[in-house]
Amino acid sequence: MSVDITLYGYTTSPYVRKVSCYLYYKELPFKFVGVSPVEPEKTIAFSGGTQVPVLKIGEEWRRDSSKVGVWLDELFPAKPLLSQNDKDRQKITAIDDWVSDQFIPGMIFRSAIEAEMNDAFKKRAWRLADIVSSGAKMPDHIKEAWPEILKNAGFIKDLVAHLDMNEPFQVMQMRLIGELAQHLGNGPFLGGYDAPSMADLAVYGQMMFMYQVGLTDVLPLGEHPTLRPWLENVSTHLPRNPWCVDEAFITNPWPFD
Ligand SMILES: N[C@@H](CCC(=O)N[C@@H](CS)C(=O)NCC(=O)O)C(=O)O
Repeated sequence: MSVDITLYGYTTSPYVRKVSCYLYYKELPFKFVGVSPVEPEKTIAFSGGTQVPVLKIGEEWRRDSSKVGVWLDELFPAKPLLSQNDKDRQKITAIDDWVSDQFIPGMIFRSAIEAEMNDAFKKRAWRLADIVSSGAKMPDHIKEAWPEILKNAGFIKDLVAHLDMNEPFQVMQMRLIGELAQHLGNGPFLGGYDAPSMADLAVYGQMMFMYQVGLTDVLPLGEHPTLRPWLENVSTHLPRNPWCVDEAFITNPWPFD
């Protein structure tokens, strides 16, 4: 089946990265259309909302990264993101839900809320603004204000609202990494499967992006005895830059050479 596939979003969104990894993993050619978070209606008015990612295939579209994964498997069953078998499907879905509801908010969005408004935070925020703007140009005054915008974004507050903020941030991060290692078990992929699923790609998209575009100096999980080899394993199923950003943004060396 040859049909136009378009991913709408900004690649600084963890959920958009999930979907770009799904598409690359399944080797489905697609076009990326950058969405401006301040003027989403310019590109995704057809969806009737402001949330990304939105994936359009032919004339149909879906929102929500996990639902998009299910839809992709229905249309393009090769290299499944989920299993055909009910029990395995439930297990993969449960891990993917944990990634979307716990791991991503806890590891990524909570850092925007907790971080001090210092030079390091501002530098990271401005880098994120540059990446967003490379996909859908934002005015300079908006880019300049990105640190404050991130700190006050209602959708980020909503994404962390269900987390237990009484658990200190670092304790939460260590717990989430421990839970990820438990999901991996003896591997080679999450849940103990022989091939990557949507759950693996969902986490990979977070750790690798942050490092590759220079938001962190070292690869998160890069010292972990089982999670580092797992990241390397997942990387062999994807191109080195599945992030829908120009190569110029990839500033850190490939970590697995
Ligand atoms: N559950 C959704 C979450 C998507 C989401 O929260 N997207 C954020 C960007 S990270 C967004 O579009 N926020 C702006 C808005 O909702 O208007 C998914 O998995 O796709």
